[in-house]
Amino acid sequence: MSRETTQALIERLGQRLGPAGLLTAESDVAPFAIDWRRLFPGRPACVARPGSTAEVAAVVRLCREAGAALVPQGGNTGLAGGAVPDGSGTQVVLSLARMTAIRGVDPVGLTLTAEAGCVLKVAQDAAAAAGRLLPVSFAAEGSALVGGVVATNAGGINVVRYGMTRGLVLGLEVVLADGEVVDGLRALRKDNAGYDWKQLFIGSEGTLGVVTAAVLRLAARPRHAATALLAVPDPAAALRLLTLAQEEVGDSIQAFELISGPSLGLVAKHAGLRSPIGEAGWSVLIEAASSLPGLRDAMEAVLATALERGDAVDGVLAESGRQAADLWALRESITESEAREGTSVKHDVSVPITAIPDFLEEAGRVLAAQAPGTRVNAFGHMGDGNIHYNVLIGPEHAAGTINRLVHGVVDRHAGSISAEHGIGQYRVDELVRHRHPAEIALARRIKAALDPDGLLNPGKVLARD
Ligand code: 2HG
Ligand code: ZN
Repeated sequence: MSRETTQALIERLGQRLGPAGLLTAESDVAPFAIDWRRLFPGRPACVARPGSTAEVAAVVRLCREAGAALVPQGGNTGLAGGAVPDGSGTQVVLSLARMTAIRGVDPVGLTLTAEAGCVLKVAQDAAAAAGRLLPVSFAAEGSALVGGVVATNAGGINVVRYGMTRGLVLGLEVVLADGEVVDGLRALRKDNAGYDWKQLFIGSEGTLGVVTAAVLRLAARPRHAATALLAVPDPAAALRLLTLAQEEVGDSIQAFELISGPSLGLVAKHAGLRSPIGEAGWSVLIEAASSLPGLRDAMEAVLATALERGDAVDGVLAESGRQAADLWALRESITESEAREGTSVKHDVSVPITAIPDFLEEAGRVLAAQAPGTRVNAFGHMGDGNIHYNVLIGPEHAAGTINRLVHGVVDRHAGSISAEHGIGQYRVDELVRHRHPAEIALARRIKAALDPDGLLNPGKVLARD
C-alpha cells in the first residue's frame, strides 16, 4: 500500500467516524500498537474506534476499498499477540472499545446481550445485579472486552464447570470481510436451523469477521461457595484429590487449579503475598459452589479424607469471602509476578487430565537435560486439563527451542499446543507443526471463503500465503 493510499484512507475514516472515532497521533496509537507484555510491537496506520455496528461495517468497507488490512482489538489482554498490528504502518487497528452497551439482561431466560466493547467485569456485574452468574472469569476480566472474549474463545478458571466461551455464546452479530452485517443475536437455547455459523467466528481471533455483539448464556448464581487451598505432595496426589472432590461435591466444583511451589515463590517475591499454609511443592485451589445446603460440610470432608489418605499434607478452608478472595489473589497474581521476574516462554497446553502428572514429570526432565538453566513456572486449570507450563529463560536460551521441547512432550501425550490463549502470531509456526496438514488446508479454505482478500488480521492463526 502506498503512502498516498494510506493517507487517503485515514482521511475517509476520519470523515466517516468523526474526531472521537479515529486516532492518528503516535502517542495516541501507541497503546494499541503493542501487547501488554511488550513482546509483539507493531505500527498501525491509525486506530479506528467505531461507536456502532454500522460504523464497524463502514470501517471494514473503507479498508477493503483501499486494500488495507484490519486488526480487530478488544482489551488487548491477550497472550499470543493476536490483536496487535504488524510493523508495516499500513494496518488499521479496529478497536471495539467504544461499543460498550449492555443491550439487555434476561434473568428468567438466563441471557445477557452485550456489545463487543463491554468490559467483561461490567457484564459480570450486570448479571450479578440481576441475581445471575456470567460464568467466564479470568485474571484480566477487568480489562478484557466481551468481543475479545468471544473472538478468542476465552477459557479461565470456571471451564471445569461451565465450559469454554464457545458453549456460552447463544447468538452473535458479526461484520463480514465485505462489510455485511450478519445479525444472529438470537437468545435461544435450542436452535438447530442450519449451519451453526457463529462457531466459525468464536475463537477465530478476528481472522474471519469482526464480532460486534453477543448473546451470552447466564447461569443460576450459587448461594454458597467453599474455597480451599491444599498442599499436595505431587501432581498425582492432586489428580486423586480431583477424583475425591468429584465424588464428594460433584458438579459443584467450579475451579480446580494446580499451582507449583515456584509459582507461589514468584508471587511472594513480586506481589508480597504468601500462602497461609506455608511453602509447598504443589498446591491445589478448589472452589465449589451450590445453592443447596451442606456444601461446607462436604468440602470439610474432602479435606479430612485427603489429609487422611496422604493426598494432601496441609489445607485451609476459607472462613469468609475475604479469605477466599485472598486465596484467589495468590493464584491471580502469578502471571504478573512471572512478568516481573524476567523473560518467560509461555506454553498454554492441554493434555488428557489423567496425563498431567506424567506430562509435568517428562517436560521437567526434558528441559533439565536439554535446556539447563531454565526455570519452570507451572500452574493452571487442572480440572480441565490445561497447564500453563511457562519457562523462565536467560539470554543463552532460544524461545523457539524451548517451545519445541515442551510441545514435543505435549504431542507424546496427545495434547494441544493451545488450550485457551489461542494462536495469535506467537504460535503460527507451531500450529502447522502440530496439526494434520488436512486440518491446516481446511482452515485455509475457510479463511479463503470468508476473507478472500486476506485483509482480516493477516498473519494471525494462519501464516500469510
Ligand atoms: C491464567 O490462567 C491465564 O492465569 C494466564 O490464562 C496464564 O500467564 C499465563 O501463562
Ligand atoms: Zn489460564
